[in-house]
Amino acid sequence: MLIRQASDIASGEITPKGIYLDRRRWMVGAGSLLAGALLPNAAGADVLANVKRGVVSLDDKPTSQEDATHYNNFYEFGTDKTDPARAAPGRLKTRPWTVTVGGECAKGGTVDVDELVRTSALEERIYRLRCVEGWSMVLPWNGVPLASVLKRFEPTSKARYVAFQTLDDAGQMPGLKLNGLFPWPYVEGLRMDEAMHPLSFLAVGLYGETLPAQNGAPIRLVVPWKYGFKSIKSIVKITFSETQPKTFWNMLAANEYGFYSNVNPEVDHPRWSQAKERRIGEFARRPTLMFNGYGDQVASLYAGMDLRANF
Ligand SMILES: Nc1nc2c(c(=O)[nH]1)N[C@H]1C(S)=C(S)[C@@H](COP(=O)(O)O)O[C@H]1N2
Ligand SMILES: [Mo]
Repeated sequence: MLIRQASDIASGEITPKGIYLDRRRWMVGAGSLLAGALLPNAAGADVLANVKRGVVSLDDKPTSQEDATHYNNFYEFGTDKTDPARAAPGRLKTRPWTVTVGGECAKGGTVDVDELVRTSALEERIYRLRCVEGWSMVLPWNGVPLASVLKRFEPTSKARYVAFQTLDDAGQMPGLKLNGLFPWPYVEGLRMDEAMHPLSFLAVGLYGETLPAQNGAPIRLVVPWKYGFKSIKSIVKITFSETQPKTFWNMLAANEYGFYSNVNPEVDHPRWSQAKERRIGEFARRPTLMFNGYGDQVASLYAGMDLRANF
C-alpha cells in the first residue's frame, strides 16, 4: 500500500509466475477492417483487431499476463494487491460507458468510450510501469495517444492542465466504503504539455485483449515516465483547466506524493529509497532509471525546473 511502511512491500513481492501469452494471439483478427473491432479468442477473451504493433517497444521482457492482471493497485476494489482481480471483474460495469469532457475547451461533451478512441488506430505500446512502492512491470498496452483524443475537444489557450476522474460508484466499488476516509473519487492531472507528449497514452487493452476490469477498464491513462499512481484507471471525466488540479495521493499525503511524480531514483520517498526497484517476476532488485528510462524523450519538458522541489 502506498501509505503503509516500506517493510510491508516485501510481503507482496513474491508473485506467481504466469505463462507469457503467445504473441501470435495478438494477430487474431488483424485482417478485420474496423480498428477496435472485437473477436473472441479461444479462451473467450475479447481480442482487439487491427492493432498497430511495436509502435513503442522495449528489449525488456514483458511481465506475464497472469502477474499483470493479478497483482494490482486499484483501491476502489480494496487495498491488497490481489483484491482488484477478485472484486472488479463482474462488479465493474464497463459498457455502456461515457466520458464527459469539459472545462477550458471549445467542443466539450459526453462521448461513448468506443467513439472516444475512434480518433486514431489502436496501437501497441510496450512500456515500463514503475510503482512508487518500489516494484515495476513491463506491460504491452493497446490504445491511442492521449493527444489524439484531447485535440478534438479543442482546448483553449487557457488550458494549462488537464484533470482526470475515476468512476465514483460505491455500488460497483466496495473500496469506496471500506476506505471511507479516502478523498474519493480518485483524481489525477497532467500539465498540458505532458498530456500532449507522444508517450502519454489512453489504454483500452492489454496483451491484445480488452482491458481487464482490474487494470482500469474500459479506459485508463498510461504515463510511463511517472510513478504508476499517475496512470488513473476507469476514467469518466476529463477537464481542461487553467490551474493545477488536485490529485488523490497528494490530498492524502502532500509531503509524500507530489503533482509531478516523475520517476526519479535520486529523490527518495520520505519513508523509503527510490534508487532500486523489483521487477515483478525477477528476484534481484535493479536500479531505477531517471524518468523510468524515458529521459531522452521527456527530460526537456522539465528544463530549468528543480526536480527536488517539484517532486
Ligand atoms: N482509479 C485508480 N487508478 C489507479 C490506482 C487506484 O487505486 N485507483 N492505482 C494506481 C497505482 S498506485 C498503480 S501502480 C497503477 C497500477 O496499474 P495496474 O494495476 O494496471 O498495473 O494504477 C494506478 N491507477
Ligand atoms: Mo503504484
